[in-house]
Amino acid sequence: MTQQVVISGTGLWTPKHSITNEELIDSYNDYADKFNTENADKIATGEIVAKPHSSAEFVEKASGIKSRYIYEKEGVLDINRMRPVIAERSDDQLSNQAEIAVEAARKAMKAANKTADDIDAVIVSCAYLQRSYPAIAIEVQSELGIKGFGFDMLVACSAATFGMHRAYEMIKAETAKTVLVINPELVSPQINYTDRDSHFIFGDVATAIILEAEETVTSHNAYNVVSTKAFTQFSSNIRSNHGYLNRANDTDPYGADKLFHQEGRKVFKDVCPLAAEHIREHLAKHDLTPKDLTRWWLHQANINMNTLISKRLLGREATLEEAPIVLDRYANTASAGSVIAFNLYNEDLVKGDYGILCSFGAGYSIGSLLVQKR
Ligand code: CO8
Repeated sequence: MTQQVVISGTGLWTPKHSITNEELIDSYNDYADKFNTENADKIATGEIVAKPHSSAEFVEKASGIKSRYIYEKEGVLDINRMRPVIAERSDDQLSNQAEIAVEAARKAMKAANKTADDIDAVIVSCAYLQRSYPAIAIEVQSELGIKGFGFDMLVACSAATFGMHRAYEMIKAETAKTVLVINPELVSPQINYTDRDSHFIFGDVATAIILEAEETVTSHNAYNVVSTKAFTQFSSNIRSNHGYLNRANDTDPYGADKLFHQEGRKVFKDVCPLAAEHIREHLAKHDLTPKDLTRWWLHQANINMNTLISKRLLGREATLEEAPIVLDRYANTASAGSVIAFNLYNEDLVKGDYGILCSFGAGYSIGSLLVQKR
């Protein structure tokens, strides 16, 4: 018997600190002034280029972002540091990513009416892992008292959807009945706050999702997963070269190319049509069209990308009710954006309504789940 797979609960952990565009840009502009003063001679000879100011108007217009949450604010706005201060923890303390993963997981378990005994597997899937081993998922499993097994996955922007795909397949294959998927997106340490093009893009968050076989569902707010669809196509237009080989490379492990960097315009141009076509094809498999969707929980990288994608598919802009936006206050949270949107905007759908979760970005990677309210 093939199991009907159900999303029966989600959890959202939001950091208590936030940074508005105005705060971030004031700090960046002070940093740029200091840089230009300190390098006046080299700038005068043309050896290096002066750093222009960033602007809150540009950021809001180009991205839709007004503010972002941050795990640790200290240090980020300090123009002599431009990165968060996060104290190293000892091996017997809960690691930072496990801590925020557990916060989101507990909320998802509560929403799905699950205890640790009900869960067979834990997948931690996100854009960065704070270490290679032991897996953060196994640490989370231990902290929550879950038996069974856990593993980590990295798929950048599509880590959350691809993680849910693995859970879906495990439940279908009956190797697990209930799976906890967690996306602890602690991305701020990888942001280059001295880079005008990207300093405003990202925020920290953690999301969690419970997927389970239909027979054990007790949650009143649940969605059948109708099907999943994944796509990848290699591109270096979004890239971080930070990794374990840096030590042997004898290069600066924190140089600009080791942090997040992108060709934003190219990403926009490449990814929007790919994502729109992906959604159209996914729906067509079920004889559905974009007009049949009640809600679109889209990736939250840039409001203009979401507008363009919905326009291509609907022939008009989706309303905020149809395709909710959370990036205005959360910014781009790597893979977690579509899950935040789902968490905040799914309770009003009625039985039989269709919706789609879809991520798109680094890799390139695109992942979708077509769901139907139970
Ligand atoms: N302030 C003022 N002006 C600026 C700024 C700024 N901060 N930055 C650029 N400008 C100027 C430029 O100098 C340029 O001026 P000119 O025309 O005179 O040369 C002008 O504004 C236009 O610049 P751009 O072409 O760069 O600006 P765009 O309109 O293309 O907008 C965006 C830039 C917002 C980056 C846009 O291209 C975009 O969002 N593209 C899509 C990007 C995207 O989706 N990226 C995915 C990110 S990856 C991901 O989601 C997860 C990765 C893993 C997580 C990593 C966590 C750290």
